[in-house]
Amino acid sequence: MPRPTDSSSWKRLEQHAAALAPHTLRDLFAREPDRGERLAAEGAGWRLDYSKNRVTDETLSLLFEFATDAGLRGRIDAMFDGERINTTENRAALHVALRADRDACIEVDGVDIVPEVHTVLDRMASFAGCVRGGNWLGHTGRPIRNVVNLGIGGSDLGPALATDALRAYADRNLTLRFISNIDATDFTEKTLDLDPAETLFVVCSKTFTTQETLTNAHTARRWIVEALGTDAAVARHFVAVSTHAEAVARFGIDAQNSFGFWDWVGGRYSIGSAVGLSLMLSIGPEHFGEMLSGFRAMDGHFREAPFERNLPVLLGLLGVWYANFLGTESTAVIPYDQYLARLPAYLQQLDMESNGKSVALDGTPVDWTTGPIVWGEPGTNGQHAFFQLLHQGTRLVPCDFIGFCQSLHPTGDHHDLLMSNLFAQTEALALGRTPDEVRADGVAEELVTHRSFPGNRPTNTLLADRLTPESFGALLALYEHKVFVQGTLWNVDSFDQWGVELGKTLARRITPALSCAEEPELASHDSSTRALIRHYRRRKLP
Ligand code: G6Q
Repeated sequence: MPRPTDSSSWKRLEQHAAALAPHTLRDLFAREPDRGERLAAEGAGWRLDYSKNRVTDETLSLLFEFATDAGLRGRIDAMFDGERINTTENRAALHVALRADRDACIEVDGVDIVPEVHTVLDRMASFAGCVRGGNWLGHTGRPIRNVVNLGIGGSDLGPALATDALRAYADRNLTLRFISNIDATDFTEKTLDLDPAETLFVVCSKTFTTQETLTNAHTARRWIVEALGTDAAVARHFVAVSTHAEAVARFGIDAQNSFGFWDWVGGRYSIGSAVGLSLMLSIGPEHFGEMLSGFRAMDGHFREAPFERNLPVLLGLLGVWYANFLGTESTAVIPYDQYLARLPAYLQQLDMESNGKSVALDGTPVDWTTGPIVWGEPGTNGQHAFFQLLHQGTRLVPCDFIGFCQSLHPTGDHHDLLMSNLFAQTEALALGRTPDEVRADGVAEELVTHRSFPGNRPTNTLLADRLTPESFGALLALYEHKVFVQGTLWNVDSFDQWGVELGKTLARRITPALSCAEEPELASHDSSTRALIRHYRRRKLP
């Protein structure tokens, strides 16, 4: 794989960035009256308006050339064909198989994996039907009314986001909770008002060794056994989602109540697998299937649409343009939909864990910027908080604005007001407000600079008709593929996470020093860590 900085398109993009610098978005819109219609693309129910970006036709054609130089087309095919593109873990990254049609054929090592995928989906559907229908009874014979997912990272963020996002499609008789943090506050607060006799825990862990999840699972086990008086209750109140069948059995969960997935599903790409079980319990198998068809529609668009009209490719290239040629550090995602409040948190993991890398695929250090810092909050709330910096701060932060043409809760003029805020913000960010315009409004001279807006601040706008399981699935697939496009262009492995693995081992080294009765041997730690441990030991509860 060539180093991106060696390609001739990279060098020309650098020169082009310098040449384009004096031309603001105000100039570009004035010069091209049809820009807003022209720089837009559609796929899988989403419309992307990318006209409010600091790009010209020349920028775009150089970016497409760069994608071609980086071998993007071949990498897309390699991913869909199940090649082991996650080279540091020697695995395929085949989340697209999780949403493949029943009659599709996708092979890993010569074996078609689609039948297995559908076998698990069918088992999930029948289990969900049983629980939702009140036919799965707890140990004391009461139907399940509460479902608690125990998982963290990829085994939490996806189902937690989706359960929030698709709440309008949920069975409101079921209470869904997500416990991820090893901080006992999470478990305590989220189980405080639940009746153990009506509570089902979904222990969701690919490896079934993750400290946080296993600690919470053991606490949950005690909570159930103490309340219901017998170990036998575990069988009716726990199910597992994991690739590690033996560890699940060791915990005491029957294989019949365990839902598997595969090593070619990365945690943060796993929402379409059994990791989505709690979501399926909430919204039902049919809506879950609709979400998968949304994912599938975007997969098809990504694989087939020419780069010029390909939403993930466009978003990916624009992000590279800002990070590598205009020096931006972060990107914000602002969903104008309260149901998507947790989307930024989900995208933080998806993007930053995938592309927060500083070595290339061949193990050599990169000397180009890779994954951005991703952050955001729903609009309009963000407008009353950090938008000040977006409009008038010294940093350039490209933003994605996401909205829907129809509200799921049409109430008075709320939706028009919400969407007018979205449109107004992107317009103001792009065009700003010149000192002359401010003066023309009669603003006192000493306030003119304070009340002027430089503009030229780029945004993408993504619009779909309605927040449905399909449009939601397509949106997540759009970002999954955008991240993959960028990982390809930066020549990094977007599917490993060695930084996370380190964290998993480091804490285990310190835990014994916090709890032993003797003054522990702390020589292996630095003086700061030693002092902190000593202070903690002196002050902690006996
Ligand atoms: C995701 C990461 C990571 C993982 C969690 C939970 O891509 O690998 O966030 O999902 O560490 O891991 P387990 O599912 O194995 O408990």
